[in-house]
Amino acid sequence: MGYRMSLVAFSVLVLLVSCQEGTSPAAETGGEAMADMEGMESQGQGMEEHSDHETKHGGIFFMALDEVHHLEGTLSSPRMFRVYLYDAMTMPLNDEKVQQASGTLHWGEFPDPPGIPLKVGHEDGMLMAELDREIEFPLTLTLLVNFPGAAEGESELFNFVFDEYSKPPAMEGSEGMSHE
Ligand SMILES: [Cu+2]
Repeated sequence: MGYRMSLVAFSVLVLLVSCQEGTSPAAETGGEAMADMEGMESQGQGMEEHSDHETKHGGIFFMALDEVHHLEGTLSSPRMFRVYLYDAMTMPLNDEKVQQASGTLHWGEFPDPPGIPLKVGHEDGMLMAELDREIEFPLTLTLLVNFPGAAEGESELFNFVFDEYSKPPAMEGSEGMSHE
């Protein structure tokens, strides 16, 4: 099984920095038509790929080494680990893509076999694994994920260390965001 065990947290930091470079100054002097010709790189609704690395469910967030996917792991109860898979825009993967993903969850910091297979969950982009032992904090879990589009057996490894249960972010009405 060829999983890519690199310093995931470290590479996330590096890629975060390189992601920031994508913001292109659109301000050109007197060139209204220029925007159509040069603004091709961002086809999204004003969003750049990799501009959103925020957790959505109060879990632990990673960018995948394939530089496309993102994921977030949560521990919501003594029994349930969930992983949310996202695309480059940090939107949940659709059902079809989620069906193509697979993975196993392992106790501790190594992917010792056999691992607990992930099952498709009932939320967008979500897979889950039911923990089969008593947990104790801090809890270290290792996740091997085969992303949609990856070769068979080509899995990425993610280490999660939970100090407590994940808290879903509070639903706040306004976050002071300005829409223009
Ligand atoms: Cu990213």
